[in-house]
Amino acid sequence: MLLNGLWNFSFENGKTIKMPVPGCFDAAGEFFSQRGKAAYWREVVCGGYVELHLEGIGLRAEIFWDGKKIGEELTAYTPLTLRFDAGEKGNHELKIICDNTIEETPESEFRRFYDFYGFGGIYRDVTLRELPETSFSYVKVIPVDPFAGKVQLHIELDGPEKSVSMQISNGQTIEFPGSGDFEFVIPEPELWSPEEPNLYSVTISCGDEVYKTRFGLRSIESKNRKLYLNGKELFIVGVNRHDVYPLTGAAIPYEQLKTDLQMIKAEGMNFIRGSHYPQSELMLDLADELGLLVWDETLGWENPLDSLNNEEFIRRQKSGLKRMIRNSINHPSIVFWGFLNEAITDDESARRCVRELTETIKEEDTSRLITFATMMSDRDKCLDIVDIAAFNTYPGWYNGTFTFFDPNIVEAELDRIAEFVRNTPELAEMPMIISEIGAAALPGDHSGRRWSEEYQSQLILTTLELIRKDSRYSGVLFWQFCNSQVDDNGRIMMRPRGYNNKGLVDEYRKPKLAWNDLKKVLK
Ligand code: ADA
Repeated sequence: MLLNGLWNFSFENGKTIKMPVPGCFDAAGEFFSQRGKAAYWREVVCGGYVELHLEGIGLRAEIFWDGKKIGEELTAYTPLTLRFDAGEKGNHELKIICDNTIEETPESEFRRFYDFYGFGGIYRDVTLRELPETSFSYVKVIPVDPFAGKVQLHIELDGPEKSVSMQISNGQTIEFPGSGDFEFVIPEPELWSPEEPNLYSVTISCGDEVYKTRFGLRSIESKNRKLYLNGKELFIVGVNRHDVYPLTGAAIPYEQLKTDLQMIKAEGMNFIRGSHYPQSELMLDLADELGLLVWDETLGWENPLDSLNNEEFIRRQKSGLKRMIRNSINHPSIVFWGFLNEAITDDESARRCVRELTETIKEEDTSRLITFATMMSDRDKCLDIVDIAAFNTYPGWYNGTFTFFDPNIVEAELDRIAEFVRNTPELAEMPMIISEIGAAALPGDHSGRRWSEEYQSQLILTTLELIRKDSRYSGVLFWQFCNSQVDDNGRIMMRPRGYNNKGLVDEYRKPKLAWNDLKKVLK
């Protein structure tokens, strides 16, 4: 049962009104930019053992069933699955109390200083299903050797039933004895790639339980300082993308999401970094279908050392990683798992957190590469722990007293980072990318100075040219696809109109000069 629709709603125990789910109550209208506790509730007709799935809420939530607390979510944008006894078949009340106040503690995963707005509400789909006697609690389909069509299947069953049967869209039917790890082979395999995003769908049944998923045959590897997709060297050109739209906040309408991904594909790009939180199933489905590679990461932004050394912060990050991976593991579009954007990783004490998060990913999945985006450049102390050295840097934007674009500033910075990697033995064999670079542009400013569309376009095109020329780099992800709303924190004086204006398109997706110029180069 898809439980989206109009729910009862009350903000801070005020009057009861109707509010759309998915939606962000503070993105527009009566509660615009307000912080507090918002109760959402509705009737659900069901009974017995059920599974409730919340794909993403903000910023935190408590979940109640017939007035009794059945769970809580401490991390925004992160999928949560709860299994519980719903009672007798009939009317029941599901209530979700979302809290968008900002927790300013070391364990908090959403702080006021973040450079994006912390919305309140139920951002993504809510579903509930009555579970048969035996149900699948986890199904993982991972290509092991795509060229040979070899696939690994991992099944976890909840219940007494044992035998499982699987139908594949190519006509194959295979039987399995129940929970466990198995392998099967797809004859005449058709690989998944950005150029040819071939997908297989599978229907897996066990008694009355039917589960459908899709998978793709592709491999991602790092060796000899390079990235390889399906055995061919991969050069990344893409964008960082915030999942946000004016008026709806983090609950982006499906049609808009689809338009975003189609625009990115049509631009000639091959990659999206889902900055800075787990991506929705809808986004990943579209990426699978359109042929876009994805970096999926947990929620975080410049988390300080007192967070990185805090047990509860680490526990929440691990829980977020596990839930993100288990929710999205079958999407071939995901090639990197990540965590901790721009954390304070220039200190030895950050290594434990980075190592533990890396281990957590490996426990769940060894078929993708692991990375995090650092702003510490040659001071970073944790890069050797992961698979890809990914650098965020803003030459020609922050700092300096220049007025017009100077390509030498960008060139010097890209050379400096590449030199650092070359000269650091622990990093020398790793692939490296620029995971963020960019400049803000205010639409309509054609002065050619910083903040103009021309300046942004020159910076983006120059960066691409330099990265393409330097064989040490495996690609670049521009900051960012579209302008994104920020909070009223100390940084707002650098964020005209309350937006991070480094979008290559504006917040309504109207292309700036850089978007159009880049398209000509990428085609
Ligand atoms: C950082 C950060 C982004 C954004 C960007 C900027 O690199 O990761 O979220 O804040 O800087 O615009 O300064």
